[in-house]
Amino acid sequence: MPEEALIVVDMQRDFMPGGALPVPDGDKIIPRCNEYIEEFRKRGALIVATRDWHPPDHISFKERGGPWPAHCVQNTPGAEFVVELPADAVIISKATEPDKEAYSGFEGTDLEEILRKNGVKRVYICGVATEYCVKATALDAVKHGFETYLLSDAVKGITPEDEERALEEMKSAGVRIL
Ligand code: VGL
Ligand code: ZN
Repeated sequence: MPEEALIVVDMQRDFMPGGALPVPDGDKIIPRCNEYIEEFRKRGALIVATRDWHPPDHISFKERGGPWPAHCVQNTPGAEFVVELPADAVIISKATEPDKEAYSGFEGTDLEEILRKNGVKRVYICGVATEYCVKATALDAVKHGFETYLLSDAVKGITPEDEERALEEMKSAGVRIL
């Protein structure tokens, strides 16, 4: 049993510069994420990649009064991963229901069950955006009792102020910032 999992959060084309909802410099962490994927794979960790996977009429889109431009629509190029994942990586699709927002990779998915089934005790998290899906996923991981580490050189936020605040919030909740 692996005991450890790497959770790569939402490293998708639409969150990169040039995409529909870009995280500034989001592409700068791609190489670091790829290195972590390789390193964790070598040490036998379970590799998990979450993806934002919205139906075309998702409630979080501006057209429906939500905060965001349409992004990461299921089966479109914008929803594709920009990191290199091993063939046996576990893909977790989230925010797939038209009327429900879900920032956390645990929300409305099988992630917790999959981690438990694999004997995972510790999770390491990287990806985007620090103050949205990364934060929500890390806080939920703590809540579910996993020892939770944030790989801070492989996350990126939308604004530096919000990212800083998110890091503090995660730290207070018991996330260990590496
Ligand atoms: C995200 C905004 C909207 C994220 C997803 O992955 O952090 N942010 N949908
Ligand atoms: Zn989204």
